[in-house]
Amino acid sequence: MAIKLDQIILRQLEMPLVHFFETSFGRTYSRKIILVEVRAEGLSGWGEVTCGENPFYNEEWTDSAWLILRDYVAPRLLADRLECAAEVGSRTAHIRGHQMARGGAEVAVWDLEARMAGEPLWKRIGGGARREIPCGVSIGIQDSVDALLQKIEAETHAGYQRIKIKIKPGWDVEVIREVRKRFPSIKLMADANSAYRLEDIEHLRQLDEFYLMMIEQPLAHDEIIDHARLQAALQTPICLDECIRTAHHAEQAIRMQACRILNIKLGRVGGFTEAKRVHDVAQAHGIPVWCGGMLESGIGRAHNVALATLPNFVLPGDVSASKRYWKQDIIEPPVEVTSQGTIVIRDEPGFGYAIDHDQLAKVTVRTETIG
Ligand code: OSB
Ligand code: MG
Repeated sequence: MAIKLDQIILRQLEMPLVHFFETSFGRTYSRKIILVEVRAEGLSGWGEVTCGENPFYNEEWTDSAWLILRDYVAPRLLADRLECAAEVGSRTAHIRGHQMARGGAEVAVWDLEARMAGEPLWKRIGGGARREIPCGVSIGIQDSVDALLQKIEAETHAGYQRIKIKIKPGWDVEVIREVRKRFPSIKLMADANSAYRLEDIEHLRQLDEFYLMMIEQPLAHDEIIDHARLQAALQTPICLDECIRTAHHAEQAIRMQACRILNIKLGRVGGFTEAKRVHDVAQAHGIPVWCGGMLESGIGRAHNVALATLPNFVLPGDVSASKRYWKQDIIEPPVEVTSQGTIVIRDEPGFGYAIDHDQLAKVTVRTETIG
């Protein structure tokens, strides 16, 4: 479906989190989120840039993404008509890296294309393998083990199907031991966000005792080979997150047996087209995937829900209810989770929720229109 974009509008939001979120690379109290609105034929498509406030998860951050979008992505997308949303990737492929900035625009064009076709986004991307997606939660590093146990209690009580906890040196083996003592049968996993090195192999082997579903990204953000060596030494499956930015990386990691599971994040791989390719590579090799999260507003969250309807998203992901993050989300209704720990997909065109424009205006701190 040919698309001639008229305008691209960038907005930066400031949204305080209900509870701080701490990973091995730092603590976040408030999110600086960029939204990309793309306009054509009187319709708007919306996308979210999922980078952090600092270049600590990967090299991108809010200010870098703003400049990449304003000076490199938007001019290229406005210059000529696009044959389809899937063409955004090749149109911006001259930009090295910066998948999250490029991905924010890519998913916006997919949303627009779905609206132009009058279809839900999940259908447009070829999803719809399930009507409800299975949900887990990601629980950050807490000030005390007691605080962590209380959070796990509340989330399992709410119905979430699996619990992920963040770990780092000094907050790992003994913490997980306490969690397992109290919750011997929950589906449990740990995410290290690259906090360890191959020299920590003996330390990490202690985690095998706790029958975790997986350990996510223990080693460096750009190190597939060391993960293969670690995986050979562990019983616990490794799941890669940071390392996988393209389908080619997925192919390499799987062939090297660096992981047995993949986390797919839309932003990290640059949008739906590459996310589907990663999904397909994993599926062809019998590697299950799940949808990761980046503390998204409702818009990014709704895109994640659409992605998680592709057939190989068989494991519970990190996509959970809006209220775990925001006092008030920018979509209506907010993303809600059933008592079975699922999100029911919606059949409205595009990402399926309405934008709460009053709330959006309240949290917008910067706007720029290109074209
Ligand atoms: O590694 O999955 C991660 C949040 C920020 C940066 C990296 C990660 C995360 C999460 C949160 O785990 C997932 C979510 O609840 O959105
Ligand atoms: Mg992760």
